[in-house]
Amino acid sequence: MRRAFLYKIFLLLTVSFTVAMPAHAEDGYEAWLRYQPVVEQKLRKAYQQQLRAIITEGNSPTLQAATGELQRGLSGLLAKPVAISEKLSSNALVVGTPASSPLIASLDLSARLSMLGNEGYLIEKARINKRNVTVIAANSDTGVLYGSFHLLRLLQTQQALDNISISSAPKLQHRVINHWDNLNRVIERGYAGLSLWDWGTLPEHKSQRYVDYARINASLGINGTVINNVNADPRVLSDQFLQKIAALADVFRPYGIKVYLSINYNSPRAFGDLDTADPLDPRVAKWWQERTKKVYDYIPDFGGYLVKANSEGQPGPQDYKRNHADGANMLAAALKPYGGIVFWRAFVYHPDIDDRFRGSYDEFKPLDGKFADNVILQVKNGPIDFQPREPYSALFSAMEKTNMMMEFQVTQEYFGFATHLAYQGSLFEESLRTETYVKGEGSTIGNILEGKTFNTKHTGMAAVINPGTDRNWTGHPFVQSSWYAFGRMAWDHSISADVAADEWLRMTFTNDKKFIEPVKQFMLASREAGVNYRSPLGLTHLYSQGDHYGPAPWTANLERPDWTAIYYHRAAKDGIGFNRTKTGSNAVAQYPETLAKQYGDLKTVPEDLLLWFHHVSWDHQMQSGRTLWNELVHKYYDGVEQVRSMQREWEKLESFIDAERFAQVKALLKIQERDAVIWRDSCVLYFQTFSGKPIPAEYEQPKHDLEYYKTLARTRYVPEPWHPASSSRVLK
Ligand code: BDP
Repeated sequence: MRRAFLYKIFLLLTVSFTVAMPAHAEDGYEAWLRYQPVVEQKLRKAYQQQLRAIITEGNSPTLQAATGELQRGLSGLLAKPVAISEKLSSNALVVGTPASSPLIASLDLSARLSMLGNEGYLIEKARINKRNVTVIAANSDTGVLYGSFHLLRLLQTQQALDNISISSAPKLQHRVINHWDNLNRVIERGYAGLSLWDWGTLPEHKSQRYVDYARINASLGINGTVINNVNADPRVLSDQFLQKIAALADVFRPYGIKVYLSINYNSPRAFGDLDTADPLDPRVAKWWQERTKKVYDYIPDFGGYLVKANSEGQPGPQDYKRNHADGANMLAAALKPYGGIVFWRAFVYHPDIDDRFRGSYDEFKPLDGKFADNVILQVKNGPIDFQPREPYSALFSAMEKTNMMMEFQVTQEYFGFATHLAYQGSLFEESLRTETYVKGEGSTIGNILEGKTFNTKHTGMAAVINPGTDRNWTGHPFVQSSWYAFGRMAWDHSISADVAADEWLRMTFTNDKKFIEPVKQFMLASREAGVNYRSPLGLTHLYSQGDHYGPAPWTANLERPDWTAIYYHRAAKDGIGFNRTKTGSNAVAQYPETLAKQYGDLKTVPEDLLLWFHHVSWDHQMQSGRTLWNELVHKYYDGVEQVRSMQREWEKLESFIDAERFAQVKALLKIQERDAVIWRDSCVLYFQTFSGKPIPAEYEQPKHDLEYYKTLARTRYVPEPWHPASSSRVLK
């Protein structure tokens, strides 16, 4: 008796101790799955009373993952061990599907579950055999897993469970992350260490990190991962790599995550099997059929191929005078028997066209309706390339008969890498809520993606993401917030940037409002700050060629004009901006009429897109009453002030969070402030050589002259160790 009592005390102490003291310091490894004890005592008690045990019937690997996560999460959050039991008891949490669980089946949820598809779930109160319980029910084990993460999120964000009744189902089918990982483990545009995939020790060693990666993604409902770079190494389809990839797929499978591969279009040649990769050559089609069968032999639930073809030097069907549809459909036919998908990227642009903006639309629009039904066109959010602000890619409102999915970027290639704080949730929200008017009001990008506007068969959203071997996965702790926002919005595009940031902060740091409110406010402003100090009012692509980190708006005379900065801003004595109206490249005509009119008219174009569409005189009157020149200067200075205000806010918050993450973010904000000043001064001084106008006296004047900033750009350290630009700078 006494011994049992002592043992109980011991257990209690160890659990509360391990729960309160994570194995590692707060280094970000746990991401938003920290499961720290609920601080508010009353709430914690209520949770303890309502969730006394976990009852799972059925033991598939996915149900085990769900149950394991619930036990881990609840034991942490409730600060007491929560048992898994087979016997029904009052105030238990009952989880399962009608097929796996007689208890769930007894509730007759079938009518409501049938509305939720294969991945949706219900979380609600119920009575089973006269006992009050909480239920997580779904049609599939994966649905149960998603519901489990949702329940944990409710506790992590301190929401009462008393009258809980939630039903949720994803709005998009394919919610996919794209890694740009090379097989040598260098990540293109990664910034957070080496690739997570340790090819040297796979398949024998399956690192715990792979499991934690899968948990993090499953918590958001992400159901696909493309594990290698779109600039693809053909070897990824070799037996030796497929064996390793199969081991990863085994780890991800219980978490509902399918593996996809980026392929190199020239693979039949690279393997030395054929001297052509012409998609209309039957030998090529056969090669892909055989190779694809092999892939499915290794990975029976393989997702499909992602293809970057005839883009930035990658091979593709055009090398054989075939078009993108010919190229994609041949692969689609090879995948079809297994239910596989082709994600065909629309990111193409050619130097011989006078406006890069037009490139992708001009190539793909004529192919609308020509793609097989298991091809999805993967389109970047904007017409150019993940810039801090772009109008939407006109393909979204033009390809009525083609499956399309969004490609966003979480890794901050154009937002200061892993050293700047730039929450991308705001960009995603802006993009998804953009009204295209293509079928009247309500034709938002989100609704188009959902298939509501054009009634397409496949729907989806992808994000290029950068997790690497850095302990906190993403380098800057706040890059995790964009990963989080992406996943939540891929599940439901109506979730706002505000809501996603709120949840993320609560789960990642603390539920204390005094911390959340100021940090959320500056997170929500951080993307605009990044636009302001880099390229306000519709300017774009003012980077040094290749490194994409610092400013070099003077960049000219490269082998391709569309890689220079002057190509995009067109600054001259008479004004600045790219004329894409009827009197210019007329790219504006790619949009539905309402928008083409709005964007094409200087009086109605939104000011934050002004220089995307118009070449405007320096004296042009802006809505603020300032001239364009003064407004431009104002925006650049505002951007720097926004970063300074983030710094000031962060300084006040030391007492709310752990010392480790506090200090890291503080240091990173300092770097960001330094870089923001460099951006501002470089751009303002450079554009001043055209405007000939002063920087108004009320602003702090640049400390250096333009030559100083030009030299700085040539010698700059770029925090991307493996990019050629950081190792072989040419000093002219
Ligand atoms: C550009 C990146 C480059 C990628 C390319 C792509 O600079 O590294 O390969 O996009 O999306 O933004 O294919």
